[in-house]
Amino acid sequence: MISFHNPLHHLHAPQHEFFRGARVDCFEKPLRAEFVEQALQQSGYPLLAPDTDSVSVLHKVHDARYLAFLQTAWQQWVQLAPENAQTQPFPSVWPVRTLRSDVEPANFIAKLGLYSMDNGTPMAAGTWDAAKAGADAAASAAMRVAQGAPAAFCCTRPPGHHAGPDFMGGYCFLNNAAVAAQTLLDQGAKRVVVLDVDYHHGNGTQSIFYGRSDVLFISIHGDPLTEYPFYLGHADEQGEGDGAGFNLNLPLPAGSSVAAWFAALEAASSRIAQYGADALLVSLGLDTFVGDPISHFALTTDDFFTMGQRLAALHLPTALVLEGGYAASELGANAVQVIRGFEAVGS
Ligand code: OKP
Ligand code: ZN
Repeated sequence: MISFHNPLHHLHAPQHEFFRGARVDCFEKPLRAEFVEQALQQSGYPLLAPDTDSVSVLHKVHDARYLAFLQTAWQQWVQLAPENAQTQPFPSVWPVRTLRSDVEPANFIAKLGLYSMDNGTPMAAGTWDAAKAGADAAASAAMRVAQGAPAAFCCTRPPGHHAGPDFMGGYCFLNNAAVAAQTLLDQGAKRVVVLDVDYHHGNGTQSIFYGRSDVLFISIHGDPLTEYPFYLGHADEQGEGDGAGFNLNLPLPAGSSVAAWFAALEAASSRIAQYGADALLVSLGLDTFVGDPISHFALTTDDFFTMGQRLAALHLPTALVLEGGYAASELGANAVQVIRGFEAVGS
Protein backbone atom coordinates (compact mmCIF):
# COMPACT_ATOMS: atom_id res chain seq x y z
CA MET A 1 0.00 0.00 0.00
CA ILE A 2 1.25 3.46 -0.90
CA SER A 3 2.27 5.19 2.33
CA PHE A 4 2.85 8.85 3.03
CA HIS A 5 4.44 10.25 6.14
CA ASN A 6 4.76 13.67 7.70
CA PRO A 7 8.44 14.64 7.53
CA LEU A 8 7.86 17.60 9.88
CA HIS A 9 5.85 15.89 12.63
CA HIS A 10 8.74 16.15 15.10
CA LEU A 11 8.43 19.96 15.03
CA HIS A 12 5.29 19.49 17.13
CA ALA A 13 6.76 18.34 20.43
CA PRO A 14 5.04 19.93 23.43
CA GLN A 15 6.30 18.60 26.77
CA HIS A 16 3.28 18.29 29.01
CA GLU A 17 -0.48 18.26 29.34
CA PHE A 18 -2.72 18.31 32.40
CA PHE A 19 -4.23 15.32 34.16
CA ARG A 20 -6.35 15.97 37.26
CA GLY A 21 -4.65 19.30 37.75
CA ALA A 22 -1.12 17.92 37.51
CA ARG A 23 1.31 18.34 34.62
CA VAL A 24 2.04 14.99 33.00
CA ASP A 25 4.14 14.07 29.97
CA CYS A 26 2.30 14.35 26.67
CA PHE A 27 0.74 11.11 25.44
CA GLU A 28 0.73 12.42 21.88
CA LYS A 29 4.48 12.42 21.28
CA PRO A 30 6.88 12.18 18.30
CA LEU A 31 7.85 8.61 19.22
CA ARG A 32 4.38 7.48 18.11
CA ALA A 33 4.98 8.39 14.48
CA GLU A 34 8.57 7.18 14.63
CA PHE A 35 7.42 3.69 15.62
CA VAL A 36 4.89 3.62 12.78
CA GLU A 37 7.43 4.88 10.24
CA GLN A 38 9.93 2.27 11.36
CA ALA A 39 7.40 -0.57 11.15
CA LEU A 40 6.25 0.53 7.70
CA GLN A 41 9.79 0.65 6.35
CA GLN A 42 10.72 -2.69 7.90
CA SER A 43 7.61 -4.22 6.33
CA GLY A 44 8.53 -3.00 2.86
CA TYR A 45 6.41 0.14 2.62
CA PRO A 46 8.62 3.07 1.60
CA LEU A 47 7.59 6.42 3.06
CA LEU A 48 6.60 9.04 0.53
CA ALA A 49 6.86 12.74 1.33
CA PRO A 50 3.74 14.87 0.78
CA ASP A 51 3.42 16.14 -2.79
CA THR A 52 0.11 18.03 -2.51
CA ASP A 53 -0.36 21.45 -0.93
CA SER A 54 -3.52 21.33 1.19
CA VAL A 55 -3.92 25.12 1.54
CA SER A 56 -7.00 25.54 -0.67
CA VAL A 57 -8.73 22.49 0.82
CA LEU A 58 -7.92 23.68 4.36
CA HIS A 59 -9.96 26.78 3.63
CA LYS A 60 -12.94 24.58 2.66
CA VAL A 61 -12.99 22.73 5.98
CA HIS A 62 -11.72 25.38 8.42
CA ASP A 63 -12.63 29.05 8.94
CA ALA A 64 -10.14 31.63 7.68
CA ARG A 65 -10.10 33.34 11.09
CA TYR A 66 -9.05 30.12 12.83
CA LEU A 67 -6.38 29.28 10.25
CA ALA A 68 -4.92 32.78 10.53
CA PHE A 69 -4.74 32.46 14.31
CA LEU A 70 -3.20 29.00 14.25
CA GLN A 71 -0.54 29.97 11.76
CA THR A 72 0.69 32.89 13.90
CA ALA A 73 -0.24 31.68 17.39
CA TRP A 74 3.27 30.76 18.51
CA GLN A 75 4.71 34.09 17.30
CA GLN A 76 1.95 35.92 19.16
CA TRP A 77 2.74 33.93 22.30
CA VAL A 78 6.46 34.68 22.17
CA GLN A 79 5.80 38.33 21.35
CA LEU A 80 4.08 38.66 24.74
CA ALA A 81 7.38 37.85 26.45
CA PRO A 82 10.54 36.29 24.99
CA GLU A 83 10.75 33.75 27.83
CA ASN A 84 7.43 32.30 26.63
CA ALA A 85 9.49 30.46 24.01
CA GLN A 86 10.43 28.08 26.83
CA THR A 87 6.89 27.34 27.97
CA GLN A 88 3.57 26.19 26.49
CA PRO A 89 0.50 28.38 26.34
CA PHE A 90 -2.74 26.96 27.77
CA PRO A 91 -6.21 28.50 27.51
CA SER A 92 -7.93 29.33 30.78
CA VAL A 93 -11.20 30.91 29.63
CA TRP A 94 -13.75 29.83 26.99
CA PRO A 95 -16.77 31.46 25.33
CA VAL A 96 -19.37 28.93 26.54
CA ARG A 97 -23.16 29.48 26.22
CA THR A 98 -24.30 33.13 26.32
CA LEU A 99 -20.78 34.50 25.67
CA ARG A 100 -19.75 35.87 22.27
CA SER A 101 -17.56 34.04 19.76
CA ASP A 102 -17.92 36.54 16.92
CA VAL A 103 -15.49 39.13 18.28
CA GLU A 104 -11.89 37.97 18.42
CA PRO A 105 -10.35 39.36 21.61
CA ALA A 106 -6.96 41.09 21.50
CA ASN A 107 -5.69 39.17 24.55
CA PHE A 108 -3.72 36.09 23.44
CA ILE A 109 -5.00 33.66 26.10
CA ALA A 110 -8.57 34.79 25.38
CA LYS A 111 -7.98 34.12 21.68
CA LEU A 112 -6.56 30.71 22.53
CA GLY A 113 -9.72 29.90 24.51
CA LEU A 114 -11.94 31.10 21.65
CA TYR A 115 -10.22 28.65 19.30
CA SER A 116 -9.93 25.69 21.72
CA MET A 117 -12.40 23.13 23.06
CA ASP A 118 -10.14 22.06 25.95
CA ASN A 119 -6.87 22.80 27.75
CA GLY A 120 -5.48 19.46 26.60
CA THR A 121 -4.08 20.51 23.25
CA PRO A 122 -0.67 22.03 23.92
CA MET A 123 1.17 23.77 21.13
CA ALA A 124 4.87 24.26 20.57
CA ALA A 125 7.09 26.34 18.29
CA GLY A 126 6.66 24.07 15.27
CA THR A 127 3.01 23.13 15.69
CA TRP A 128 1.75 24.98 12.61
CA ASP A 129 4.50 23.63 10.35
CA ALA A 130 3.95 20.09 11.61
CA ALA A 131 0.16 20.26 11.38
CA LYS A 132 0.27 21.81 7.90
CA ALA A 133 2.68 19.15 6.62
CA GLY A 134 0.33 16.53 8.10
CA ALA A 135 -2.63 18.00 6.22
CA ASP A 136 -0.48 17.96 3.07
CA ALA A 137 0.32 14.27 3.69
CA ALA A 138 -3.38 13.43 4.12
CA ALA A 139 -4.24 15.35 0.94
CA SER A 140 -1.43 13.51 -0.87
CA ALA A 141 -2.81 10.10 0.12
CA ALA A 142 -6.29 11.16 -1.02
CA MET A 143 -4.86 12.38 -4.35
CA ARG A 144 -3.30 8.97 -5.05
CA VAL A 145 -6.61 7.27 -4.35
CA ALA A 146 -8.41 9.78 -6.58
CA GLN A 147 -5.88 8.99 -9.30
CA GLY A 148 -6.69 5.29 -9.13
CA ALA A 149 -4.64 3.72 -6.37
CA PRO A 150 -6.83 1.15 -4.58
CA ALA A 151 -5.62 2.41 -1.20
CA ALA A 152 -3.14 4.76 0.46
CA PHE A 153 -2.05 5.18 4.06
CA CYS A 154 -0.98 8.40 5.74
CA CYS A 155 1.21 8.18 8.84
CA THR A 156 0.99 11.53 10.59
CA ARG A 157 0.74 13.37 13.84
CA PRO A 158 -0.64 15.49 15.42
CA PRO A 159 -4.01 13.80 14.84
CA GLY A 160 -6.93 15.75 13.39
CA HIS A 161 -10.41 14.40 14.06
CA HIS A 162 -11.23 16.57 17.10
CA ALA A 163 -10.37 19.80 15.25
CA GLY A 164 -13.56 21.50 14.09
CA PRO A 165 -14.23 24.27 11.59
CA ASP A 166 -12.85 26.91 13.97
CA PHE A 167 -11.28 25.16 16.92
CA MET A 168 -8.49 22.88 18.08
CA GLY A 169 -8.88 20.20 20.75
CA GLY A 170 -7.93 16.67 21.80
CA TYR A 171 -4.33 17.00 20.52
CA CYS A 172 -5.71 18.06 17.09
CA PHE A 173 -5.20 21.30 15.13
CA LEU A 174 -6.03 20.66 11.47
CA ASN A 175 -8.59 18.03 10.51
CA ASN A 176 -6.55 15.72 8.29
CA ALA A 177 -9.49 13.38 7.65
CA ALA A 178 -11.71 16.26 6.52
CA VAL A 179 -8.90 17.52 4.28
CA ALA A 180 -8.58 14.08 2.69
CA ALA A 181 -12.35 13.64 2.26
CA GLN A 182 -12.71 17.09 0.73
CA THR A 183 -9.78 16.33 -1.59
CA LEU A 184 -11.55 13.19 -2.82
CA LEU A 185 -14.66 15.28 -3.54
CA ASP A 186 -12.66 18.00 -5.27
CA GLN A 187 -11.10 15.34 -7.47
CA GLY A 188 -14.47 14.10 -8.68
CA ALA A 189 -15.99 11.82 -6.04
CA LYS A 190 -19.68 12.55 -5.50
CA ARG A 191 -20.11 10.69 -2.21
CA VAL A 192 -17.42 10.01 0.33
CA VAL A 193 -17.67 8.02 3.56
CA VAL A 194 -15.56 9.03 6.53
CA LEU A 195 -15.38 6.06 8.88
CA ASP A 196 -13.79 7.03 12.19
CA VAL A 197 -12.58 4.02 14.18
CA ASP A 198 -10.57 5.94 16.77
CA TYR A 199 -11.58 5.22 20.38
CA HIS A 200 -12.69 8.84 20.72
CA HIS A 201 -15.61 10.30 18.81
CA GLY A 202 -14.46 12.43 15.86
CA ASN A 203 -16.41 15.49 16.90
CA GLY A 204 -14.47 17.83 14.63
CA THR A 205 -15.09 15.79 11.49
CA GLN A 206 -18.75 15.34 12.40
CA SER A 207 -19.20 19.09 12.85
CA ILE A 208 -17.43 19.95 9.59
CA PHE A 209 -19.75 17.71 7.56
CA TYR A 210 -22.91 17.76 9.72
CA GLY A 211 -24.99 19.75 7.22
CA ARG A 212 -23.79 17.94 4.10
CA SER A 213 -24.97 14.83 2.27
CA ASP A 214 -21.83 14.42 0.11
CA VAL A 215 -19.95 13.10 3.13
CA LEU A 216 -21.42 10.31 5.26
CA PHE A 217 -19.71 10.43 8.65
CA ILE A 218 -19.73 7.26 10.75
CA SER A 219 -17.95 6.87 14.07
CA ILE A 220 -17.47 3.90 16.42
CA HIS A 221 -16.26 5.15 19.79
CA GLY A 222 -16.37 5.08 23.57
CA ASP A 223 -19.69 6.42 24.88
CA PRO A 224 -19.30 10.18 25.37
CA LEU A 225 -21.25 9.95 28.63
CA THR A 226 -17.96 8.79 30.15
CA GLU A 227 -15.33 9.26 27.43
CA TYR A 228 -13.67 12.25 25.75
CA PRO A 229 -14.90 14.41 23.96
CA PHE A 230 -17.98 14.12 26.24
CA TYR A 231 -20.12 16.78 24.53
CA LEU A 232 -20.71 15.10 21.17
CA GLY A 233 -20.93 11.58 19.77
CA HIS A 234 -24.37 10.36 20.85
CA ALA A 235 -26.50 8.07 18.70
CA ASP A 236 -29.24 10.66 18.20
CA GLU A 237 -26.91 12.98 16.23
CA GLN A 238 -27.98 12.14 12.68
CA GLY A 239 -27.10 15.28 10.69
CA GLU A 240 -29.08 18.41 9.91
CA GLY A 241 -30.49 20.18 6.83
CA ASP A 242 -29.07 18.58 3.68
CA GLY A 243 -26.99 16.39 6.00
CA ALA A 244 -29.98 14.86 7.80
CA GLY A 245 -29.48 11.10 7.79
CA PHE A 246 -25.81 11.34 6.82
CA ASN A 247 -24.27 11.10 10.29
CA LEU A 248 -24.15 7.82 12.17
CA ASN A 249 -22.72 7.50 15.67
CA LEU A 250 -22.18 4.05 17.16
CA PRO A 251 -21.13 4.67 20.76
CA LEU A 252 -20.11 1.65 22.85
CA PRO A 253 -19.63 1.60 26.61
CA ALA A 254 -16.04 1.85 27.83
CA GLY A 255 -14.87 -1.72 28.42
CA SER A 256 -16.85 -3.17 25.50
CA SER A 257 -15.70 -6.48 24.05
CA VAL A 258 -13.95 -7.08 20.73
CA ALA A 259 -17.13 -8.84 19.52
CA ALA A 260 -19.21 -5.75 20.30
CA TRP A 261 -16.71 -3.60 18.42
CA PHE A 262 -16.85 -5.77 15.29
CA ALA A 263 -20.66 -5.86 15.49
CA ALA A 264 -20.62 -2.06 15.36
CA LEU A 265 -18.30 -2.24 12.36
CA GLU A 266 -20.86 -4.55 10.69
CA ALA A 267 -23.58 -1.95 11.30
CA ALA A 268 -21.32 0.74 9.85
CA SER A 269 -20.61 -1.47 6.83
CA SER A 270 -24.32 -1.96 6.09
CA ARG A 271 -24.89 1.78 6.11
CA ILE A 272 -21.85 2.30 3.84
CA ALA A 273 -23.13 -0.27 1.33
CA GLN A 274 -26.52 1.48 1.27
CA TYR A 275 -24.96 4.95 0.73
CA GLY A 276 -23.30 4.10 -2.59
CA ALA A 277 -20.00 5.84 -1.92
CA ASP A 278 -17.28 6.52 -4.48
CA ALA A 279 -14.52 6.50 -1.90
CA LEU A 280 -13.77 5.77 1.75
CA LEU A 281 -11.64 7.72 4.19
CA VAL A 282 -10.74 5.89 7.39
CA SER A 283 -9.83 7.97 10.43
CA LEU A 284 -7.53 5.25 11.72
CA GLY A 285 -7.15 5.68 15.45
CA LEU A 286 -5.35 2.70 16.95
CA ASP A 287 -6.29 3.54 20.54
CA THR A 288 -8.92 0.78 20.49
CA PHE A 289 -5.91 -1.44 21.31
CA VAL A 290 -6.19 -3.39 24.57
CA GLY A 291 -2.93 -1.89 25.83
CA ASP A 292 -3.80 1.74 25.18
CA PRO A 293 -3.05 3.85 28.26
CA ILE A 294 -5.98 6.30 27.91
CA SER A 295 -8.69 4.19 26.23
CA HIS A 296 -10.90 1.22 27.17
CA PHE A 297 -11.56 -1.14 24.28
CA ALA A 298 -9.78 -4.46 23.89
CA LEU A 299 -8.60 -5.03 20.31
CA THR A 300 -5.45 -7.11 19.94
CA THR A 301 -2.79 -6.79 17.27
CA ASP A 302 -4.43 -9.72 15.41
CA ASP A 303 -7.77 -7.91 15.55
CA PHE A 304 -6.23 -5.04 13.60
CA PHE A 305 -5.54 -7.50 10.75
CA THR A 306 -9.22 -8.46 10.81
CA MET A 307 -10.14 -4.77 10.81
CA GLY A 308 -8.06 -4.28 7.66
CA GLN A 309 -9.83 -7.22 6.01
CA ARG A 310 -13.26 -5.83 6.89
CA LEU A 311 -12.34 -2.40 5.55
CA ALA A 312 -11.09 -3.87 2.26
CA ALA A 313 -14.30 -5.93 1.99
CA LEU A 314 -16.18 -2.65 1.52
CA HIS A 315 -14.55 -2.62 -1.94
CA LEU A 316 -14.06 1.12 -2.12
CA PRO A 317 -11.01 3.18 -3.06
CA THR A 318 -9.67 3.86 0.42
CA ALA A 319 -7.44 6.42 2.11
CA LEU A 320 -6.43 5.71 5.70
CA VAL A 321 -5.18 8.51 7.95
CA LEU A 322 -3.61 7.85 11.34
CA GLU A 323 -5.39 9.43 14.29
CA GLY A 324 -4.79 8.38 17.92
CA GLY A 325 -3.07 5.40 19.55
CA TYR A 326 -0.93 5.91 22.61
CA ALA A 327 0.67 2.52 23.26
CA ALA A 328 3.55 3.94 21.23
CA SER A 329 5.78 0.88 21.04
CA GLU A 330 2.94 -1.27 19.67
CA LEU A 331 1.58 1.35 17.29
CA GLY A 332 3.81 0.32 14.40
CA ALA A 333 2.79 -3.34 14.52
CA ASN A 334 -0.88 -2.43 14.83
CA ALA A 335 -0.78 -0.05 11.87
CA VAL A 336 1.02 -2.62 9.70
CA GLN A 337 -1.56 -5.27 10.64
CA VAL A 338 -4.39 -3.06 9.36
CA ILE A 339 -2.52 -2.58 6.08
CA ARG A 340 -1.67 -6.28 5.75
CA GLY A 341 -5.26 -7.28 6.49
CA PHE A 342 -6.47 -4.81 3.90
CA GLU A 343 -4.07 -6.19 1.30
CA ALA A 344 -5.05 -9.78 2.09
CA VAL A 345 -8.47 -9.14 0.52
CA GLY A 346 -8.51 -9.17 -3.28
CA SER A 347 -10.37 -6.26 -4.85
C1 OKP B 1 -7.19 12.23 20.85
B1 OKP B 1 -7.49 11.16 19.82
C2 OKP B 1 -5.78 11.94 29.19
C3 OKP B 1 -6.48 13.17 28.63
C4 OKP B 1 -7.21 12.83 27.38
C5 OKP B 1 -8.07 13.92 25.37
C6 OKP B 1 -7.85 12.72 24.56
C7 OKP B 1 -7.71 13.06 23.12
C8 OKP B 1 -7.58 11.87 22.24
N1 OKP B 1 -5.05 12.27 30.38
N2 OKP B 1 -7.39 14.02 26.60
O1 OKP B 1 -8.85 10.96 19.58
O2 OKP B 1 -6.86 9.92 20.03
ZN1 ZN C 1 -8.46 8.73 20.20
